[in-house]
Amino acid sequence: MIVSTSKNAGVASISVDNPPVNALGSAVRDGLGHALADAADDATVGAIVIACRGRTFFAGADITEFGQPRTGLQLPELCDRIEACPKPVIAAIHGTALGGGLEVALACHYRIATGSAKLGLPEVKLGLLPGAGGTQRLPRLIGIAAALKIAALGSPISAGEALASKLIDRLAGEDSLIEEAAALAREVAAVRPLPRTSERPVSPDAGAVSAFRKEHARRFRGFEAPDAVIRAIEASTLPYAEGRLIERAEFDRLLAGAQSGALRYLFFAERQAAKIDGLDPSAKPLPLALVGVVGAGTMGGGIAMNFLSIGIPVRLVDLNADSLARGVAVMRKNYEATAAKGRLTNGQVEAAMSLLTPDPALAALADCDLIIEAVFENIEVKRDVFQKLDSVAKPAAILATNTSYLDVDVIAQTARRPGRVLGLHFFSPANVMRLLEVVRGKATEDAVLATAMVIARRIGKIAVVARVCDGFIGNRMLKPRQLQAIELLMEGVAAERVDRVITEFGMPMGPLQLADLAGVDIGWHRDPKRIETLRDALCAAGRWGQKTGKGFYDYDAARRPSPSAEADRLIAQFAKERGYVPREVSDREILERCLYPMINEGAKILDERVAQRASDIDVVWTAGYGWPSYLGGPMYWASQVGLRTIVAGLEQHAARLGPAFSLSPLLAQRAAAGKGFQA
Ligand code: 3H9
Repeated sequence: MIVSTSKNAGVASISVDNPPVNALGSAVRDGLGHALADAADDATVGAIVIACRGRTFFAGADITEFGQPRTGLQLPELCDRIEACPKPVIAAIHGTALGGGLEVALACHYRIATGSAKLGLPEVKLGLLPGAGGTQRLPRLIGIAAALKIAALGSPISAGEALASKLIDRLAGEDSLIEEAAALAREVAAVRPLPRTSERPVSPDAGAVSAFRKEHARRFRGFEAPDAVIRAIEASTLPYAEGRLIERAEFDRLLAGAQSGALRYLFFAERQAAKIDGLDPSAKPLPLALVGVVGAGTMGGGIAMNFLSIGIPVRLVDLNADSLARGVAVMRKNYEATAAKGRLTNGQVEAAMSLLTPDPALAALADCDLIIEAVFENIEVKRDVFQKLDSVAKPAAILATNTSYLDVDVIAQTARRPGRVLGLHFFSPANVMRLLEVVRGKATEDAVLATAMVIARRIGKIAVVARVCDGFIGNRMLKPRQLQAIELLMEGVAAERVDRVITEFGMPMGPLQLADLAGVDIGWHRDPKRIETLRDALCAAGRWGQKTGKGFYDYDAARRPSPSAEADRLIAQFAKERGYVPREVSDREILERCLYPMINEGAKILDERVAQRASDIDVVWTAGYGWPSYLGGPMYWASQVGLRTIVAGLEQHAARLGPAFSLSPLLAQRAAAGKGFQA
């Protein structure tokens, strides 16, 4: 029974059990509709409680139903029936009341929640808006400014905050929600008129709306849903029925749009990425009580913060005492900056820092369950560190390298426990970026992989499994794009034009801005007389990127870029020496030449099984490289554009894609069959 009712002393308790998250699919909606009608008709019932079994209150509409023909009782109508019920209806909330789940609660006359519950309207993250009255009822309860934060940013609030803003009426004990909800039901059974949210007034707040738009303009760039949410919330000042019509029209428009399709695809892609095909189901994650990090640079410090922030003690080792002290100071500064923004309390900062033990000797790592190496990106340096780690670490410890492109198998060979070695590729800043590439070596044991996935989840990362290859998934695909960007410069295209085309597409920065940020000198041979590539020419002139104040651009003291006459001259001179003649290049060609080779590389990655599935590649690029999530990731985007178009573009530009370019057989085959990358 998905929906069941028990009646006791005048209270009908409707209980929903639809694992895993009590999504409001058609069976749930129909069941609720019937149970509600039955309770309303039953003269022995004075009040009704709606609660859920399992780990959570309704987590929203069933996302898998979107795009399918609508069947049964629809959620907006169910919410209206709840609110119109002549007997008080109480929502008893635990876990997460999200999206349609919160809309059901808003339609109830009273709301009671456990202290650990969270309430939110995350539809905007799926490219949608709350379509069952949420944009109209929420501002009526808590005001326009507070409603905007919840619905247009999509971040849930705690039960405590919900109580303070009068979104809920009462807090309940963690183990006594049902009893306390029933007690509240009895208490209010005879109270009339019923508090119907849709009947409450709402005051216009144009100032709050325009301030909100301004504050979040950057975050909302390119996304359609936030603006629709804001407009729907503004419409809550109209008579309720009119506002509802606007909400519904916006919901239907977004649901049919490309952005929501892409974002819903990514929702499931992110969850799918956590699953490793063929993993031995009996492989149990290993315990993790103490973590070691080697290298107190930006990366090592950021990695350590992930664990400290969730209460796991970290031993941070750097053989250079100055670097160690500097690293610890930077971590503290980062925590304090977060506290200054109000996102941590001073107590939390101190609690995290108190779990950190800096030490200049590797021997300090002897008891660690997991040791992550984040030293200089050089295979010999890493091998040396691994050999030493292997001798100090306890036999069961997992040894991880944070390399971004080196061969994890070669590093693993230096240890006597290659099965316990893997790559954990964090992205900078490691305490902020959501992506973690988990690199599976030839010998990595299933239990070690399973542990990595659990750890990733605990520290709030989205993990994607990759097999060993140069650059794994993300950096391997980045390479052909960066090469094309340089090639375009040689053909006479200005750096700022290449970057503009890519940022207009939706990426947060262009290829040359990225090169300057990462360091033009990464991997440079350091011989200023040996000039074989454009990069060599720039590096020889000290143009190493932001860190030297000049790269493809010139930078001022605040690191603001401006076009560089010197870089342009160096580029033109180098190109001339290599026989390039400047040519006219359209924006479209810039886009195709930067992006299509990435898709080609992605197809090879898929073909070689470096990535388990196309959607994993999309997760890497959206979570780690700023690919706009409303375009679903490179492989999804390419499938929407049409693989035939991609192949035709690659063939058209083949002569300029360099001698190393070859068309991926998988891409060619899928294109010929008229298919996309999705199975
Ligand atoms: C909406 O409500 C629209 C309405 O306003 C208007 C309608 C007219 N549907 O995330 P997890 C699956 S839009 C279907 O790993 P957690 C998920 O795919 C909705 N399936 O668990 C996964 O499946 P699998 C607004 C769903 O504990 C499994 O459940 N609501 C849904 O880390 C476990 O999920 C949202 O956007 C769903 N709604 O986190 C909330 N939700 O095992 C979306 C989950 O096969 N959900 N699944 O991989 C969440 O944010 C998280 O799932 C939640 C639990 C926080 C609830």
